[in-house]
Amino acid sequence: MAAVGTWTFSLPAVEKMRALILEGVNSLDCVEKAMSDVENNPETGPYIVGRGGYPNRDGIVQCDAAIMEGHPGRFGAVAALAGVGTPLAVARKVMENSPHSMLVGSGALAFAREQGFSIEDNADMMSEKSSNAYQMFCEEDRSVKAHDTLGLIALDLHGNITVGVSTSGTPFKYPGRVGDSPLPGCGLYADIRAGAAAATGDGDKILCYCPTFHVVQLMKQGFSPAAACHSVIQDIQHQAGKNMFEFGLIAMNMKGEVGVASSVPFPYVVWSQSTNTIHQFQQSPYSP
Ligand code: SD4
Repeated sequence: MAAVGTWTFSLPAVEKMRALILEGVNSLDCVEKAMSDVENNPETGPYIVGRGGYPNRDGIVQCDAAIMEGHPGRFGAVAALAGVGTPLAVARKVMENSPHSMLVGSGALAFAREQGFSIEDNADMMSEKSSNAYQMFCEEDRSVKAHDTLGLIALDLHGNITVGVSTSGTPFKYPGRVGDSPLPGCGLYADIRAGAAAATGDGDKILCYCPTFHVVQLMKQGFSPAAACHSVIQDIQHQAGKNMFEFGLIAMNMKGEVGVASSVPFPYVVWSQSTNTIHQFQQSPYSP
């Protein structure tokens, strides 16, 4: 049993996953509950997640989120969804209560309403900080350089693994822009025969490389999570060369072993049942 999250702001989410996993809760519920708390908290919005996240260039907060279980066909996603404080929960409903795997924009919004989510005014999705930043963007064309995504992986007591990701995407993006996060194989991937992986960073670039699918395939071939992550970032760096972008990768195999790689200093948080401690680590940037 184990749990891992991207960036230091995942600490409360990893703590929550630990508590739920030890209660015997399945990994799907663990990831959804832990994610919802962070998504809905305006304080963590500046990390490019959920409520309080930076809006698009029209001033609207539009979120991408996805969830994937290790069992085949268990995937759901939403993209460019406005007005919902817990987009990952909507992604789960797409997986469980619709014949589809991904819904976007106004379609995702209508589905969320149909599923009983309360749709909020955009003003309620904004925080003072995100409103001020948007003001600066409008008046001085001053953008915010940030590419965080909350990625969480949980391996439960029953041997099931789930990965989830959630983000409000690039600050002041074009309306309708979709990043790597909700795309299977790009922002996240899981296969019960091998493990799961999640990505964070510049999604407009990340989605060109399908890195999480690649990591999971390498783990299936017997690579450790660390070796798989290393190999994938090496391959991407080789292709991108001097145009390398901000990119972080977390992975976990079915033994609960964790691997990480990144192109920037990348903090992450891990709980493992074997030591029963939660640790924050900092991954150094990959250098070719
Ligand atoms: C995305 N990887 O949408 C996510 C998060 C991000 O700037 O911050 N982008 O690209």
